[in-house]
Amino acid sequence: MARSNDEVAALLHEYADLISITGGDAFKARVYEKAARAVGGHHADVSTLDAKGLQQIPGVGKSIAEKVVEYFRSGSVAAVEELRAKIPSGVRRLTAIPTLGPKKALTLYEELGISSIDELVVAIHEEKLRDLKGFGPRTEENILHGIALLKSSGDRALLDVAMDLAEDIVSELSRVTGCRRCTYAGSLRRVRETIGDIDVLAAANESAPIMRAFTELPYVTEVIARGGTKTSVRTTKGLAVDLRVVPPDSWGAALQYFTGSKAHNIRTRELAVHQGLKLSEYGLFDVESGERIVSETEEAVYARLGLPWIPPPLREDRGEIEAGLRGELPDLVTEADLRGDLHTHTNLTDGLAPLEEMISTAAERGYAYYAITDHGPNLSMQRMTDERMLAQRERVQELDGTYGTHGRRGGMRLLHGVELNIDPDGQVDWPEEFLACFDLCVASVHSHFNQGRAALTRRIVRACENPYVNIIGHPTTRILGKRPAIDVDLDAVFAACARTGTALEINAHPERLDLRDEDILRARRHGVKFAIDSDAHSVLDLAAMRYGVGTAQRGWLTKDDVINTWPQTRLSRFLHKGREKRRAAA
Ligand code: DGT
Ligand code: CA
Ligand code: CA
Ligand code: ZN
Repeated sequence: MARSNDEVAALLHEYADLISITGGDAFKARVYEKAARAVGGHHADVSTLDAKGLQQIPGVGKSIAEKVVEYFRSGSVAAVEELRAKIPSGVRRLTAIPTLGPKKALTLYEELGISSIDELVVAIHEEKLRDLKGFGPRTEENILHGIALLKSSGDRALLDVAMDLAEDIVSELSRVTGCRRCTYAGSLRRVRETIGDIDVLAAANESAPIMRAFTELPYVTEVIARGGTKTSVRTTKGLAVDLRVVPPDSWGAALQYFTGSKAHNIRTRELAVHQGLKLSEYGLFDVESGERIVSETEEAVYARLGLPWIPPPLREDRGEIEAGLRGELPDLVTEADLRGDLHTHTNLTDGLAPLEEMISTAAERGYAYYAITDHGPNLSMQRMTDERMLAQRERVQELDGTYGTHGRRGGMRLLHGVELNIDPDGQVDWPEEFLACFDLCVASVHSHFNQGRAALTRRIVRACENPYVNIIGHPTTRILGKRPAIDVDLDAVFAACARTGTALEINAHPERLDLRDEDILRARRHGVKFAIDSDAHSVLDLAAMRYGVGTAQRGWLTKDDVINTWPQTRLSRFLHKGREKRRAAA
């Protein structure tokens, strides 16, 4: 995409922010916001267009087009400069904090003269915000949470953005003559939830042709460093990429080294030292003789250290070295193990695709079963009614088994489910008689995120105790870089899940990845079962499963821990949640 489009998009975006911050017309701000997105996604370079051409872009009117022309003619826009002059840039920086809107940012500036995140933190600790209108102890807490979130996400990219880019780079470089091997390493190979930079590794006797091809990729905007073994670039998406080219016989050692993590590598180097060896990106060497012992494959390097090959998602020094030495690494769940998807939407609620399209795409993925779980009526913007739900069920029953799935006998089985809304008290959309007729119920929190820890914990535990709730969807409701996880006693939730036979979702959407790896590790110790779900709202979303599987692997999960790897008979038993038993006992 043309750089000038990004520049103009950023400028319009800033203008919209400035309008909001200065208390301007909210409608006007939205218009500029919309135009910014349209320009950012426009297929042609906007610097080549005149005012008339610009107005062909949806959402770009006469006044916006004139500003764009002015920008390319003079390098700046008077209207933007005027508002910039009114507001220190620190106030804009404040609005980057998730949970802090422009209105509050302006109040902070006008009332307390706060114009940077650091000043804001000080003011919160001095309890200066409490006296402001619209602020309270809860707001302070939320702001601090937002700041922590902002700092932790920093400039890190979402997994799917990094993966798409990395796969394209690997396929381009693999085509260069002399390139023997090429793959991505680093945090991406370990499937961390966000990616700082992409690390690509190639094996070749001569590095120059690969380095050249790399810097000439169309989306490379800047070469940060160029050398014989390492070249670093920045791309249009703002993401940095490191490329290392190593001799083919160092491949295994280099891949091990650049996959990391740093913590894992420290442990493998220690193991080497204890055996009189030295481990580097070039190989495993005998310290005394200096002789290289192994380097060609990762397996050989690990074997010489007394370890089995360790799957990259485990390489975080979270016990994988000890488990490996004991020969007790988990047999991790893989994408091929998945037999179905248990949380998906259609255009009956907020999905984009009709039922039939979702089902046929799911069948192409080779699933044995597939659940449709549109939203219940309590999320009122979804306009669900009993009649609509029952009509969908009828259609689902007609289509059940009619989509053949390759590699499996018989057609794909359809489950008719629902995504219920867990209300502030822990109640869900329908009475039990109605819920009893679904094949499965996912239940999730969609609002009232700030109830406080005790209330939120009670709320989710109560949902688990509902005999018809099978899966808690996106359990912490976080959106990476945008919304923090709710403050809930996860151990109490995990215990409730294990006790009631309720699965926790590992939502595979790259913005969610919820539960996250560390929480999965903890939940597993409680004996909780999991469902890896796409929560697809379009046919493309169905493919996000790979990120859910990677996250599950980082949580050390095996096939047995994940209910949607099970044969349908075992899954059905689980979905029944021992209801009769509990009824009889009651
Ligand atoms: P990121 O980029 O922040 O998402 O995380 P990583 O793990 O990809 O980190 P990065 O890109 O700095 O380095 C990639 C791998 O290379 C890292 O996981 C381990 C290895 N590595 C890089 N620098 C060092 C170092 O100074 N010491 C050691 N032991 N390993 C390093
Ligand atoms: Ca990296
Ligand atoms: Ca790197
Ligand atoms: Zn959903």
